[in-house]
Amino acid sequence: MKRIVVLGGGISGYGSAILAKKEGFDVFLSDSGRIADRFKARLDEWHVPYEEGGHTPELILSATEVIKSPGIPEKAPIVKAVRERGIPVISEIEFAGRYKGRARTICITGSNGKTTTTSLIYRIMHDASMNVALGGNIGESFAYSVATGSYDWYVLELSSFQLDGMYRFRADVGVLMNITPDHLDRYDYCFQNYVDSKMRITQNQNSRNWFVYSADDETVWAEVCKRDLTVRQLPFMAHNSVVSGSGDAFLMPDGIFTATVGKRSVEIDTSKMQIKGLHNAYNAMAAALATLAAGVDPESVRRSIYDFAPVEHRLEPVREVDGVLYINDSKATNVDSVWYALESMTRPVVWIAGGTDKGNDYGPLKEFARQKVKALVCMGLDNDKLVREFTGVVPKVVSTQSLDEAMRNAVALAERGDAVLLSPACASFDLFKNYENRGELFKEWVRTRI
Ligand code: UMA
Ligand code: ADP
Repeated sequence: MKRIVVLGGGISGYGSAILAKKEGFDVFLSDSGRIADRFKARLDEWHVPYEEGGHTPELILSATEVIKSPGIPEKAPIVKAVRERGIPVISEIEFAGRYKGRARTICITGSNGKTTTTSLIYRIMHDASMNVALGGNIGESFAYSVATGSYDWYVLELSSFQLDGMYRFRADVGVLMNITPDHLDRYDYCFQNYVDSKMRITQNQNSRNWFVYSADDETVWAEVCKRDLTVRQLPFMAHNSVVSGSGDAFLMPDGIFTATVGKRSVEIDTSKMQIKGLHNAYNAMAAALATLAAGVDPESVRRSIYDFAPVEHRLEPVREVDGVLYINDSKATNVDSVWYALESMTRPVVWIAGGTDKGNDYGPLKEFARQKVKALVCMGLDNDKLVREFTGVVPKVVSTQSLDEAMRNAVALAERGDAVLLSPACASFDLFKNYENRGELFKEWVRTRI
């Protein structure tokens, strides 16, 4: 019997192990750390053997195929050992794709906007009463949904780490929001390696499939031109002008866009949407194209887009106190997402940034910082780079080493009419468990301490 070994016992790993068990394989799961009790309970329920606190080579190197959790890097010794033996390593998405039956997939990737666009697509399809599941790099894993449910459509957010382990999988509708530097530590600090990973979204797509992409994003556009894509293309844009026979979406200077797929089209006035800023107009154009391609009727698409509220931790207004608006954008963990946050600001900004720097180039932020930021409050264990980069660019730069210290400074610096924006451009692991924890503590401070 084929032996499947799952590396990692987090959300991705336990879902993969349960699906492999359901499909009748000899399964073993191995985690170098501790597996959460709720996942262990599920593994026990499904009689999946597992180990935690280390990877035992003999138990792993006997695998016919390994499913690697996305958070485990290629340079992990156990992954290197598996590769040296020539054992195939795939991602959970590749594995689950084999067992989804006739269900179709809408797969969303990009450096920023994945979660917002994925949630919006899911919302439109759900509102239209389609039998749809949400998964991938958001919520429950794709594998777990395939093992435990039966759906006509899967709306999947895909990270580059998940795309890396995908070979035969094919998205019925692929969506690529943008490509800007992120996660370079996992790609040998080579941007093109990361670009190639993102472009795997089009892998195996044929003339029956759809590819929704940003024609304003220079990197994406250059890749589209370079490749011989047979898929039906659906570009969306506000600046460039790209024509595709299959359909497209254009945002006009008056803030209205029309998304057209074949003979069906929908017109959206972005000023009526609850999600604001140019980036959210892009997200809505992508979602409109993807759902029209999936067969949702235009009126239903329009209604759901207008109803959709910001996802937590993404430019989420928290509270206005004494005329100061506090905004939680904790999910802005790279430079590009902060660029769009600053772009959308209409008030003078006290900007809270910092955390674990992922090799950031802050250059692109300086113009907006000069125009809109009155003070930068750096919040992290190592603020040297931020302080160096923005001293002289914004009128005031303060270095703090805790949320409490950062917030006390921000409150003191903000005046009536200002916004205090938490949009860190960095990962959160120096002071917080994750970005959600950072955003929640920010909101709690704003709600209880001011
Ligand atoms: N582990 C090992 N060996 C190692 C290293 C880690 O066994 O050498 C173990 C850890 O002890 C831990 C497990 O692996 O128990 C964690 O695996 P994981 O980091 O892949 O996390 P999961 O809980 O399985 O969640 C993953 C995604 N996480 C990452 O890519 C880091 C989730 O995306 C995703 O929702 C989930 O699979 C289901 O598909 C989260 C994420 O942060 C939201 N993604 C990144 C992002 O959005 O920037 C890419
Ligand atoms: P992802 O899942 O790709 O991280 P999110 O929707 O969670 O994307 O948004 C992450 C951050 O990027 C937030 O700060 C959000 O305001 C910003 N953002 C959302 N959509 C876009 C976009 N299309 N382009 C750039 N930044 C975006």
